[in-house]
Amino acid sequence: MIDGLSDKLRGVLKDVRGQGTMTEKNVTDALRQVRLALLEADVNFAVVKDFIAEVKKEALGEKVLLSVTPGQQFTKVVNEELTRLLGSETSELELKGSPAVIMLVGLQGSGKTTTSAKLAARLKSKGRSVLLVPADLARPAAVLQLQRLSDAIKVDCFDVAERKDPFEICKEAVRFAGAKGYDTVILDTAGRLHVDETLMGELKSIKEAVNPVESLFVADAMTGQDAVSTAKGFNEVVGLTGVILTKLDSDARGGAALSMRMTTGVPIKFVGTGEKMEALDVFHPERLAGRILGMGDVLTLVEKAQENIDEKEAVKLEQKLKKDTFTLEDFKDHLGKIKSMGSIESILSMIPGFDAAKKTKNIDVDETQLVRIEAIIDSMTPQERRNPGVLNSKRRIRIAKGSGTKVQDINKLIKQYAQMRKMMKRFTKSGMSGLKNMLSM
Ligand SMILES: Nc1nc2c(ncn2[C@@H]2O[C@H](COP(=O)(O)OP(=O)(O)OP(=O)(O)O)[C@@H](O)[C@H]2O)c(=O)[nH]1
Ligand SMILES: [Mg+2]
Repeated sequence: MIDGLSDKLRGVLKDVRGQGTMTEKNVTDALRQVRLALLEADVNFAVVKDFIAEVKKEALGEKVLLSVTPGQQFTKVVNEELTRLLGSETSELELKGSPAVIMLVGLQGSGKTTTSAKLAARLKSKGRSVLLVPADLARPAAVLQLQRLSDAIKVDCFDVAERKDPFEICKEAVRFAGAKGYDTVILDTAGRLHVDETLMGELKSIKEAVNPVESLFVADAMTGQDAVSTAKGFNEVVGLTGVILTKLDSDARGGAALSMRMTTGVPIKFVGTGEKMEALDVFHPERLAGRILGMGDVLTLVEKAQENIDEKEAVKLEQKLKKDTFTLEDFKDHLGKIKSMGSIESILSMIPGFDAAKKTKNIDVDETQLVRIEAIIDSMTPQERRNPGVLNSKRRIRIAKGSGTKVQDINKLIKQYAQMRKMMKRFTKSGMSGLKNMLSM
């Protein structure tokens, strides 16, 4: 996502940093390019204007022009202003009330149903008891879709039975949740192709009846500026407390993400980055700014790792590494955990410099490789997994046959495993600085 914008801005900043001194003229030149890049990314015109004015004011001050490292200072200013544009601070979800009611609204196909379930899974993992409510009766399959998702994530879904009216359903569901001890209710409302009066009326009356603590607008980031104007429309009538931007994994240009906060005044709370239930991230303005400017997003990466690898397992892993008993079985297990963090590519792109390296070095991320690795390890005997040293060529041929791969694949895997062991050993020895080394490799 927002690759185009990121490429361009990084290019401009690199040029600026390459210049020893800075003058009013090269600041103006650089800003002209920044402005173009933002407009091309479909960022709202007024937002761009304000942004450029702020950066210019800062950049032409003494701190930048007279500093020893004007290029770095300029980058810092752009980063700070970009962060401000995105909302400065992380906006937490409000969960007051018993039950706390969260209402999701938005246009058709924006991702409301998927996001309702993702949010439910997330809150469940934080120990909350969630009731999902299908308040979309406009489309026959809508209720079924939410039921399926709630089955998959093992969250209860309100039984709408014979009820025909979304307003009644929501009221009834919140009452039911209160009586049954659920602490959170998520309402998945119906979407429309356009903002229309019937829908707005329906949403308004639901809101008044159940008094949600959060009314979140679900916006498809792909629709850029349109998403922003629709959000404004919803905000005026329904009143929003936040925005969830979906499909940031797609080739969205970034216009929605960068204009939403300033034009609507409503914070972005989460971003959707895929179709899977785990693909919902808390929105951190400073981290997205860092990613756009090629500074990477190591914090999100570390958090994802923490969510997927629990403390006990981490300790066990560390002991294994220390005692040098980290086997191929563990290796497979470990890869499985990494896989559950998202696609390999999405994980790697959080590492500073990866996106740039990918382009210049033509790195091709092969997601099927993990499947192959699993197949290979599955075809080994327990002894081989514990001690790959015994893998002579005869055994390698047998494993290749068994796993439908080539002997080269086996050789490669053994090499990778050895490398990983070495790398991890270094990490357990040196702690944080080891992690840095790993990430910079
Ligand atoms: N790639 C990607 N796809 C998403 C994301 N969020 C939702 N989708 C997909 O977008 C499509 C529409 O999602 P829904 O959740 O059904 O959207 P909705 O807003 O409930 O749609 P209606 O109920 O018809 O108004 C589905 O195919 C989802 O899998 C996301 O963050 N990334
Ligand atoms: Mg839906």
